[in-house]
Amino acid sequence: MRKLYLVAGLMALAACGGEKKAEEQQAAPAPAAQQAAPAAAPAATGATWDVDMNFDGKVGTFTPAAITIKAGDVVRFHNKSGMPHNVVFAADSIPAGAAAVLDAAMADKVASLTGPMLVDQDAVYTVSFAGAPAGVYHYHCLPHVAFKMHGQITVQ
Ligand SMILES: [Cu+2]
Repeated sequence: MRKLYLVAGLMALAACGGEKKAEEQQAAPAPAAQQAAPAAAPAATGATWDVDMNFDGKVGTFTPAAITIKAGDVVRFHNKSGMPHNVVFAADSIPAGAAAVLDAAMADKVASLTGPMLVDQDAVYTVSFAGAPAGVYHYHCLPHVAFKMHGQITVQ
């Protein structure tokens, strides 16, 4: 009888020691706070125009060099050859009030009215003319300004 109690006691101890401790709950990381969207430029509502950018070693070209669009249209500049190219609007050769509109519409600017350098073949740089005042917008490519690489967009 005594042995039986002893065994029962050992079993009770074993059961007690074998109890698993409750796993510590790890604090789950708080979900990332939603970032507030940056103030958006007016939405483009019109047509899309395509302009190719080329440089043959002698002359840089935006093709077509001159286009006439409507406010709300979008212009896509395509990196075709002789890159890098970029799109720079001449601050003194755009309509009054246009600088603020373009600065809001141009992504990844390196300076006011100055688009990023496009180095990849077929890279596309898109500029929305939503809310753009009517008038003539002169622009050029900074690396090739000495190679006559300039263009003109007339907003009706
Ligand atoms: Cu260029």
